[in-house]
Amino acid sequence: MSTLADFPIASKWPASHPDRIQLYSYPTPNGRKVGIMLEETGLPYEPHLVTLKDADVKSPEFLSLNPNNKIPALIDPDGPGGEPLGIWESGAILMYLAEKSGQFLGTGTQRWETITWLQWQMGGLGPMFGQLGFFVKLGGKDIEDPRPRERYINEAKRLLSVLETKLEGYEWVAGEYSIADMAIAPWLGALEFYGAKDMVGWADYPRVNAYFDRFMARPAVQRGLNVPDAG
Ligand SMILES: N[C@@H](CCC(=O)N[C@@H](CS)C(=O)NCC(=O)O)C(=O)O
Repeated sequence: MSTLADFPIASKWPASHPDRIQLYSYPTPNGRKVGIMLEETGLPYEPHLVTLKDADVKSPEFLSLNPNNKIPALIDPDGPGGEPLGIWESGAILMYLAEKSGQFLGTGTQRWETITWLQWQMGGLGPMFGQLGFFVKLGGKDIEDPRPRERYINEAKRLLSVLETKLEGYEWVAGEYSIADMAIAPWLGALEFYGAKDMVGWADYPRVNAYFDRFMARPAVQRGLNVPDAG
């Protein structure tokens, strides 16, 4: 039987409340998904700030939990069968917390609709918006060749159109408010940080605009956005 103390990450980021879910994260779109989910469910948790610097995400302690050197990652000391569970990849974490809490995943058809849109975010919206950010705001912004920038602007527009169409008659992407919304909406918020809203024609997607505002108006979302507190 293992305990939290058996996880090397707990020596670099010690737990004050070892009985609570331990979150290792930073408030980026991928990190925020999990902070928001923890706030929405009310599950007790302890956040640890892991920066994106190599000294944190590439430290042996962090890699021992997530060999992919990316936040978010989490340990539930009370995982399946009462054993501690280490888990990473934000989509997997959202599904785990949804199953554990019995919230925001649904059952039957609703469950699969939620998983479908969650995977759409994980495989499409997140990676494509991330590349867009790289080429318009971050390391790739000075590259003269316009093709990478155009490629990701066009792909972002395409994805926003898909979401705009889906939201016709829907308040939330899978019908009920779900982990799919908690995955998608933080990435919509990244467009502001990238200074890319005009580039992708944000105003041309009124249902997406209203959806994002609806999401941001939730008190748990507001609390979860800065988890862990990065100051
Ligand atoms: N597919 C992963 C992506 C996570 C991810 O890209 N995390 C970024 C911050 S948003 C990160 O930790 N980057 C640090 C690095 O790549 O060194 C997930 O959804 O959890």
